[in-house]
Amino acid sequence: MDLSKELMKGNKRALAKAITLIESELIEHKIKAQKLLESILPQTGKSFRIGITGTPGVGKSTFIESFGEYLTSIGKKIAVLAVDPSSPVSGGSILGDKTRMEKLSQNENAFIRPSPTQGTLGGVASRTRESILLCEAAGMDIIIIETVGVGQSEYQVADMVDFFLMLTLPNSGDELQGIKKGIMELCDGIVVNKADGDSINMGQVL
Ligand SMILES: Nc1nc2c(ncn2[C@@H]2O[C@H](COP(=O)(O)OP(=O)(O)O)[C@@H](O)[C@H]2O)c(=O)[nH]1
Ligand SMILES: [Mg+2]
Repeated sequence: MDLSKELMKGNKRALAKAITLIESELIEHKIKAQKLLESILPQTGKSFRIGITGTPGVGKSTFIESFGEYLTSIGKKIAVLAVDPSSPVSGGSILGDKTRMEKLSQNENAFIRPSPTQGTLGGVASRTRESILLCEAAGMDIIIIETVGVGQSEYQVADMVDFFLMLTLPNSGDELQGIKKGIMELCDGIVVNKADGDSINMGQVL
């Protein structure tokens, strides 16, 4: 198939293939990927990009799944990309299982791409930037990028998006005032998540 043509028609399979191509380390693939990016470039830059950060378990994936269902219900086409620096020790994913977003992934107007889990963070970030362009060329209206508070990933993602959102927990006042201060300065918005159950009155810490 003509990858560039199919991609620009909004074919999700072509989009997935194109992202795999740009993630490849093979020289032959890198050349093809460069050509593909050049051909789609005029079709890029039209989406609204949202970055979502927060410590593991805060509920990012769950939030994205509900928000994504809402966005598609009002006629938007969405893509979800994950930037997961992975644990250099275990090689395991920090963003966790829910990155799969099972319900949303069955939605015709949603495209979900789990993260590239290999390579240096700089490499992951540049591939994310290129993946965003590919999603835009495929006609995605809103692109959501999930990341986690490790190393430089938040700064890099904040730099790529139109709106940077942090999810936090109702009882994490210390965290907000302390270690996350630098990150807070990057944020356009903060959502106090899980303000339910026993935490219902703890939201007042803010
Ligand atoms: N009580 C409560 N639990 C939630 C909420 N959102 C997510 N969770 C749960 O928190 C856990 C971590 O959620 P997940 O979306 O994987 O977090 P992530 O690591 O930030 O992506 C899961 O067991 C979710 O079911 C919420 O609004 N309220
Ligand atoms: Mg997650």
